[in-house]
Amino acid sequence: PADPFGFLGLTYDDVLLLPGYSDLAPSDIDTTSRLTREISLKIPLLSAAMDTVTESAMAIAMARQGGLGVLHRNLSIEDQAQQVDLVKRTQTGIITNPVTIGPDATLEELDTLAGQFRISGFPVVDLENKLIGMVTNRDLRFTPVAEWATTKVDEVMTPQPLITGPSTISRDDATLLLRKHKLERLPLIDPDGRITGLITVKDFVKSEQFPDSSKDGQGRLMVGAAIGYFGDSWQRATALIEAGVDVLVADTAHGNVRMLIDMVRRLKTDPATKDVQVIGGNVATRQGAQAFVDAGADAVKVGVGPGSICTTRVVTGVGVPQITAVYEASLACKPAGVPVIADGGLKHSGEIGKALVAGADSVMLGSLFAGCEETPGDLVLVNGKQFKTYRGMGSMGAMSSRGKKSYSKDRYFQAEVTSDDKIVPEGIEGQVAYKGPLSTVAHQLIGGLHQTMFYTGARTVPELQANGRFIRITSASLKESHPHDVQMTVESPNYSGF
Ligand code: RVP
Repeated sequence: PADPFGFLGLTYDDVLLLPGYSDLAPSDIDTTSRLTREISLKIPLLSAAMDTVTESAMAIAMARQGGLGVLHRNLSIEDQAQQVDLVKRTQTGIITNPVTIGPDATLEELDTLAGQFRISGFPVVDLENKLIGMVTNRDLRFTPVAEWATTKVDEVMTPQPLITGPSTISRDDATLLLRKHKLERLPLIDPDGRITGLITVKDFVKSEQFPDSSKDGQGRLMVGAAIGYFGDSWQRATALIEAGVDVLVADTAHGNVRMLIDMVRRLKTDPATKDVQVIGGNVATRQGAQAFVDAGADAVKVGVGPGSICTTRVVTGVGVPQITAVYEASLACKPAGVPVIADGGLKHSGEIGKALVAGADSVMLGSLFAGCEETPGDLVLVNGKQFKTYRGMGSMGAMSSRGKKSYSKDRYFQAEVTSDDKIVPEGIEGQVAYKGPLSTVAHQLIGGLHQTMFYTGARTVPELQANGRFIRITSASLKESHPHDVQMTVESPNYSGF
């Protein structure tokens, strides 16, 4: 090329959005956006597939808010599939595939099952799956723990005749039955008496509380899960699909590699897998995005090096500033109707709108979510302040055998490195301030996006994307943007000072 240094790359702090004429009431604003070719979300936020960010509790919380959690893959295939299962069985009304127990199971087994699935009541079924009773945690209470190993479920369960509903029951009819008989749970059965579903009062109430939640065609919460291309990745993909995953995220730190692109193509052509939505990533150039579009990806994830815990750019010297990367990828994706996900590097809510205007349709967040109550890991107390650990998936901690086996080293091309002292990390381990439940964190982030839309006069995300305009700024302007020349005395819920 004539200019060996190419063009200038820009990132979030290099730009601002221009204000635009606005004639909107807050209720006019709609943040719905496309996640993949076939899925839209009410809020365009994803929680990162990282072992300090997204396991089932976070995925459930994300889907309830209207976003999506992507389960990390630094765990065995069985464990990751079980997490998908946990999300799919959670709430929003009818549990279509309830966990059941046999009459000959012991109370000890019942207790273990209750702990494993975090549920307290089970339909008791015979070998033909016919409902013969209901058993709940309450039934355990009247048997001394010492006798749990020898007492059978059918000795303590409430046997038939039970109040049941037909498989096809409507929400209103179910509510009437629950109310009339003061039931906690209503089992649903087919004409042969086989269990087909379960309704719990708790879930019914919750599904009313979360009107924006991301649901599949059967009313279950949606969930994503990460896979790679190395080793047993295909088995992982099929096990996740079997468990009901809605979105597979096939990604590595550098997604522009033949085997990963082939994986996406295979997933989208094999009859066993082609119906699941597949996101390919991560790329940071137009050509990288085009390769996934050509392979049939349902969305393309963008980000090489912007992550808060990421050292890829300093370790390898490779990366593209995120605003430019998103824009470049969108040049390949937009004409094909393939949504773009901006992954990593967001520090404040204002960057969500910037990412959308640059060409993204949703954003993936790590550090902004890592402090939530629902993320894995305990609270750490430092000098009287509460923190949660947050580490890169390319950090020593996530890739070494320290603690437990690492299943995701291949994300950083280190699958074959067996000895810890040979690992070349591309991430760090750290901590972020504890922020409380995701609902309050998401409220601030989406509240910020609402304001972006108000300031720019955009009613919808497509309007924001079409009409949003950037202005490039200098480091003096960035200084002006942040609080300056005062000593901050009180932290805001959406601004911490760094
Ligand atoms: P951030 O939101 O800035 O904390 O970035 C999160 C993103 O960083 C993840 O979604 C992932 O793409 C990337 N990541 C995760 N681990 C590492 C690493 O160790 N380098 N990077």
